[in-house]
Amino acid sequence: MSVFQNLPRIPYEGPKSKNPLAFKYYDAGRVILGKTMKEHLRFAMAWWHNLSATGVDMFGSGTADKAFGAEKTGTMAHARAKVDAGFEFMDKLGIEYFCFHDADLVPEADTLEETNRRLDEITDYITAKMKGTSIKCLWGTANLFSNPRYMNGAGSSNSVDVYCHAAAQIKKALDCTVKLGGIGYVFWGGREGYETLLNTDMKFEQENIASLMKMAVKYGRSIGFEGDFFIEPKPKEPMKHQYDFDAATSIGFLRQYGLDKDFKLNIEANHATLAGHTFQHDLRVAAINGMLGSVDANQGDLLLGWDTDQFPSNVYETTMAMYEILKAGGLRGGLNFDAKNRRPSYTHEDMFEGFILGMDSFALGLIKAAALIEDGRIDEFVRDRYASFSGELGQKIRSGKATLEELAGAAVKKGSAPLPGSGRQEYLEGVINDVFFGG
Ligand code: XUL
Ligand code: CO
Repeated sequence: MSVFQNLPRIPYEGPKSKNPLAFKYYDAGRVILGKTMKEHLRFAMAWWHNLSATGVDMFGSGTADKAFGAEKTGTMAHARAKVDAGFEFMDKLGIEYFCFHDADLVPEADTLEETNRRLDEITDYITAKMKGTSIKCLWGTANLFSNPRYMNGAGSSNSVDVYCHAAAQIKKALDCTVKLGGIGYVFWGGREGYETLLNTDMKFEQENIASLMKMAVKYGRSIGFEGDFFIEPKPKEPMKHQYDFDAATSIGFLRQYGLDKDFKLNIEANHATLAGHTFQHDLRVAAINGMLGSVDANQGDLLLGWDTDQFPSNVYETTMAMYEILKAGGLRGGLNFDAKNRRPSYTHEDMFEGFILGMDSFALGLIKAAALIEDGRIDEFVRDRYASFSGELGQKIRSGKATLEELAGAAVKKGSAPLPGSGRQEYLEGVINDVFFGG
């Protein structure tokens, strides 16, 4: 008897379908700009939200039953039930990747030795499940933020014992990621930041975080991990200030400590908006620096100041995201739904409908982003906007050969600079509406 026996394999039925358990836009085999939707959109399931989170919040206990038939949660029998449920779920939705924290897979034991043994047991079980399917691991990570020992961070902790414990967890999480064939390893600096500068040596903490990352790279490469390490920027929550504030800050950090060859960024939509940026902005910053790695696909609520981790539904946003991703030549990683159902959406059917919403929203975003690129008006406008630099002087500036004296001379000769061309924002926003809704 399977957990989701009352739920079907999700078919593609097209935009006219009213069937809540069917895709309207995600048609895995449909070719867009030379690649199938499945190739463009490497969707992944987040073990923590989908298989573990029950809807607990600050004011109340869980509403969703995620026991998946196990008699008791927090046991190895439950850990295995989650694997069974997860694989059935991914299979029925046509999702080929999953992401995990060590703590999502097994309950933490009293000793590291026993926790590691449990991880060996469950990863054996997952490896066996993966056989004969096309399901793979997108990335793994270590949970270095839930246990009270991490109250002051992991790499940024003031305690050398806590720092070592974090190192041990990272080592094991890397072992598990490699064992499961993961193509990435993520560092989300959950509590790598501060509550008050009054008790914080910021330089000390950042140097320690960098050292931990360097050790992780060295160890990872030594056990044959060839994938990317990712930093996942987030400005705040749970800490008041987190060091990996946004894409630009994280890139500066990686370059400062010589980590930029091994690391890329995992950009999460809701983290970008918490930093006061659009999702598109952080994708652009990562892309133009050659650091666009993977994406945590979700959306926030702009009226709320925290990470609501909602399934993406805003097609304007998914379109602009896919526009950036297509322009960057695609993702090295994939699109992980770091997203959870709202607390009152607590049934198994809601789990399916959350993913259908997210997958359809990104499929529609892909279709519209490709249409924007094929339409060409936006690209053409941006190209023409800088046309004044195609002349002799402009080319000299672009190639770094111009001098300030020379430019000053040219300006004096000209007398006064004419106004630059209009930015035509309203026209361009109209083009987007036209591509979205025009005939
Ligand atoms: C938290 C968050 C994490 C990371 C992995 O905001 O996004 O789930 O994705 O640690
Ligand atoms: Co995330």
